[in-house]
Amino acid sequence: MKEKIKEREIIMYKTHPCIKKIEKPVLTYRDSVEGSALTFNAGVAKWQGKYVMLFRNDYGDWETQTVARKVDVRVAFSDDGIHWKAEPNPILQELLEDDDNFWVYDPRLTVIDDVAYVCFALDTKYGIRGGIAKTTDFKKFEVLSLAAPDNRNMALFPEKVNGKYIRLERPMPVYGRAWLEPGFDVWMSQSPDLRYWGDTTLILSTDQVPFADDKIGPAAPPVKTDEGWLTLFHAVRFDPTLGKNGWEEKWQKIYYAGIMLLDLKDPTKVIGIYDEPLIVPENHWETEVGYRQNVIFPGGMILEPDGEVKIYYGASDSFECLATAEVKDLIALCKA
Ligand code: M1P
Repeated sequence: MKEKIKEREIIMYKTHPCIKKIEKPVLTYRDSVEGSALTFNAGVAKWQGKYVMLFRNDYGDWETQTVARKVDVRVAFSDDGIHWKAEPNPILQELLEDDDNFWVYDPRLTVIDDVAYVCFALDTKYGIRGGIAKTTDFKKFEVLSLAAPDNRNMALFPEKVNGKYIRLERPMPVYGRAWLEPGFDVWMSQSPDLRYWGDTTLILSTDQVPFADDKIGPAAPPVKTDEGWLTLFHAVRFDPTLGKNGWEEKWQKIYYAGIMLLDLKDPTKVIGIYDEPLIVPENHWETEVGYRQNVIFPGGMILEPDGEVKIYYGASDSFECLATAEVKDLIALCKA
């Protein structure tokens, strides 16, 4: 099957014209702590009249292109969603008091009734666990749930639906699907209290996404619109023509942002999906520099009162970038 994937035509997609990318990253290692090399894959939300970002910080050295295998999650605040100031201390460090846990990363942020919920990935001795923690001050966090390995890329809906909390998630079945690529799909689970999760349902599989042949994963927490839950995902294509494409010897994957609409009353139903990538790696920050080039990893989406949608995405596993679009255009794409 690997051979079959390699034989597939590599289509040169373009970012949809309704998307306007802000020219430069909104956050780089220079905005973080000393010793930072990469700042990316952020979750972003509005909270108490400000924008708040939780971002992944990988230590190393940008100049010599080295990573230190030391990672943490940090907080930044902004008045306009564009200019950010990072706080001095990392968060969620209490998770690392357990020696079985190595590091926490890739946060997604959801605010419900002024309480902020962070979905995160936790690498442990026993595999990768997806977790949810809550905070009211971005200093102290209470961990509410940790899934069994391997599962990550969780994103929590901004309100209960039919009386239940809902999350998207991406289990990684390496035994059951090892022989059957493409693999790794987007699932949904429900909970009465954010601790106990069940009623798990498949939402979107990799083979339903024409521009993915490796895996897909949930992205930012969905945004509620009159037409449905506007939902981003990331989609990964294997490109054998790529070689050294970043700091590692070889990096042969391309990550796109995709977009779909889930039914308002029954979000297990995909009611529309755009059949091409919404955001494609194209500019300098996305394709020419950085640890793993050609990666678009959208972890934050905000719907402004005037209909503008802000999409925050990690670029090249190195920077945090921002693109905007009109909500009506994004809905139209999903429904076309
Ligand atoms: O290096 C690209 C991405 O690889 C992983 O993504 P996924 O969860 O889809 O496998 C993650 O390690 C992510 O942080 C990273 O950006």
